[in-house]
Amino acid sequence: MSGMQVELREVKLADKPKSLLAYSAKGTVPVLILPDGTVIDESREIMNLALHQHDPEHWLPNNQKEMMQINSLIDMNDAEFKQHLDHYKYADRFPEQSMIFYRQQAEGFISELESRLKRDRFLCSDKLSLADMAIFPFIRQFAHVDKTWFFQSEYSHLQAWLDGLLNTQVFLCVMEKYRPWQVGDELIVF
Ligand SMILES: N[C@@H](CCC(=O)N[C@@H](CS)C(=O)NCC(=O)O)C(=O)O
Repeated sequence: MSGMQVELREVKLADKPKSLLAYSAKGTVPVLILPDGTVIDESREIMNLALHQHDPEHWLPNNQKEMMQINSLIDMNDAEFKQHLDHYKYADRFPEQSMIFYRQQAEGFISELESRLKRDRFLCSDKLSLADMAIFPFIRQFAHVDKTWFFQSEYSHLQAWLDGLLNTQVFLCVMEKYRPWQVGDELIVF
């Protein structure tokens, strides 16, 4: 969206290149390396950096109060919800509780989003923002664990919001698959 161009190096998470770990020891993606060598290994910081350069659709709000709201919603997603989601997705690896138990835990955040969307068209206002773009991929994962359950659930506003975002050009074009990068590969500009 910002038009920022990067050289893309796809990573296979099961076989992380040493050069990735040399730049960022925590071994998560995405990692952005700036021309001056600065390493940014948090997706929210990458989004902020890009949008501060160019933000044609105003995903960043123009006031501090809304930015705080966006950040606290992303914090809720990244901390608690993400953990419940992982338990729900991989319930067989966490046999202490059932899949439904983990789903019910995740539903705390899901109902918070549903009530926001009942009130406004998007998560923080009637305008799409960074909060929607940062959070919807995780709701997509949540929905995909048991699509039948999700699309028959009481969360109708969340279903419509998710459907709308999944059908945007901006989402469809980032979903293109790439081969993992190897030394000597041709440069891919993303
Ligand atoms: N808070 C980090 C989380 C990044 C993250 O966990 N990414 C996943 C892939 S979506 C990952 O790299 N996992 C490491 C692994 O599976 O080994 C961010 O937003 O950048």
